[in-house]
Amino acid sequence: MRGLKNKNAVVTGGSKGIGAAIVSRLIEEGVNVFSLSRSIHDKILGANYFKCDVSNEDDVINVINKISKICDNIDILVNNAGIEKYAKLGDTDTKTWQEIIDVNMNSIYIVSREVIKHMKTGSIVNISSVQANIVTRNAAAYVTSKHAIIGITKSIAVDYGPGIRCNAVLPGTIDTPLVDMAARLEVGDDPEKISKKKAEWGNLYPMKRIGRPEEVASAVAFLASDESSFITGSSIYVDGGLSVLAPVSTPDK
Ligand code: BMA
Repeated sequence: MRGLKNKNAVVTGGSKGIGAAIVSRLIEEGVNVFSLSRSIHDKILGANYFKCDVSNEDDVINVINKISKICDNIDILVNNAGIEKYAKLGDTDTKTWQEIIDVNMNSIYIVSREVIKHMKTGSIVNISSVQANIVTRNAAAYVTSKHAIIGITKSIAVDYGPGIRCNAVLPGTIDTPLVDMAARLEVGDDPEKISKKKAEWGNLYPMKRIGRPEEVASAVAFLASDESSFITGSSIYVDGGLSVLAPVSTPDK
């Protein structure tokens, strides 16, 4: 894609799931990638890894300082780190609420604030969710954080244009450790039951399957590249059509 080669990118939550796919795809495009995560799992060849809890301000300031000494301009920031825990608002304790809001939402404020100091021009991509629109039950804090990401995205777009563009990607159910965990909570540890559960979810989608991390990474690469040069403040759904399907039946005649 145009305008990616030799650019510098920071990706949060880059060690697994959607984040790992984003790191791989950007490396394929010739980007110099700095991957931030709390724990470092399987390293992707060519990425630079930094241990960083993105919800911890001091950690973020330290790591972004280090990165800014290695590269002139941070051209791309992908705010991808996220966690999900399941409970209605009334059953969520303050600590859990705070943790989810800190990791999913406040981290975007902290990381963007620090990166923008070293981003004269560039593109910021925030990973929200289809749940910024349609929402599942028992996910109050998560849903709240994913809605807020749309607001942060728009604010950055209007405050930092024309030099910096900022957009959101809204994935549906994607085959990641996070979704495996959700399936496990419903059906237990049996891998066959987990696959069946994921296929069942997939069946609810117009595309008749759940998504692959690489399919989200494509949208991210597009928004990070010059191919999207007039797109800012915008949201791209990568949700297999889930958000446009009304859950009522109609006669098939
Ligand atoms: C995501 C996660 C997934 C879920 C999907 C669709 O943000 O919450 O666990 O399957 O939304 O609701």
